[in-house]
Amino acid sequence: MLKNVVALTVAGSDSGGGAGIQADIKTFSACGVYGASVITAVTAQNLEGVRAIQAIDPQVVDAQLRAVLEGYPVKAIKTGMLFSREIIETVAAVIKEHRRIPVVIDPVFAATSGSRLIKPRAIRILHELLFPLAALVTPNLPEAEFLCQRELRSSDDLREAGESLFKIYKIPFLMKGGHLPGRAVDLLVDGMGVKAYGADLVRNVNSHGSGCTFSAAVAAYLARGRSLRVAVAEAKAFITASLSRPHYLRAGTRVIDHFHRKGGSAER
Ligand code: PXL
Repeated sequence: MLKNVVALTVAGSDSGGGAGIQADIKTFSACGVYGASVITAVTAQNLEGVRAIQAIDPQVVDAQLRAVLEGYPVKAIKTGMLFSREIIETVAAVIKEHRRIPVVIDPVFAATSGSRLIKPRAIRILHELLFPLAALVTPNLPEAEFLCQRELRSSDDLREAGESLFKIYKIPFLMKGGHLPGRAVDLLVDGMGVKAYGADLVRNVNSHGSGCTFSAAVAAYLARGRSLRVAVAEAKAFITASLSRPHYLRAGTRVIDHFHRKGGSAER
């Protein structure tokens, strides 16, 4: 672990441990960086769904952010579930004071189970206040459809959507194609053009937390000084391996294993 390389996640807690803050911290550790966390909301959930959400007071979010940024050598930030307009405003204001730290934004709208993780009216604030501060935004297919307000049915659609989002916001977008039929091909659209990152789709694994894990891995590799293109390639390899060497939770349920590199779960 590179102890002086700290990555920070600003996200919600997932009591199930597979997504949110818990996924991010495990991913940071597995990718060799020291993980710090700012909690924006506490969710009560398991793989079936979200039962309750308690947002953290924005003043306490502000205090957590300042405590971490003033006390630790943070080299990259990742944001996940931000939940409310007030929390987004708080996070944007503090991050703005640290413009040299790259920020990966996972525009979390809903859990895989379908539950909303952001208030509908807060989404616009996320675009307006946080996107301009991003080194990368990582929408999945439903999030990309929402961002460009049209249905996306193919990899070509995803590329066009990425190009139009890049034109609007002038920041790199990683358009994740895991919800499209066929191989899981993600497209990085930045000022240098479009770069594809492909992997075979992994079946029979519950994908809960895969988006969180991917964006946290990108942040970890950026913290370690990789270029954006290399960080995305290494993060893609990490999430693919987390899915293809899963953790056996119980009969019939496999979940992603953030520690697949250390041997993972005993039963294989
Ligand atoms: O993957 C999106 C996500 C983000 N944050 C929290 C979550 C989830 C998905 O369940 O629980 C806290």
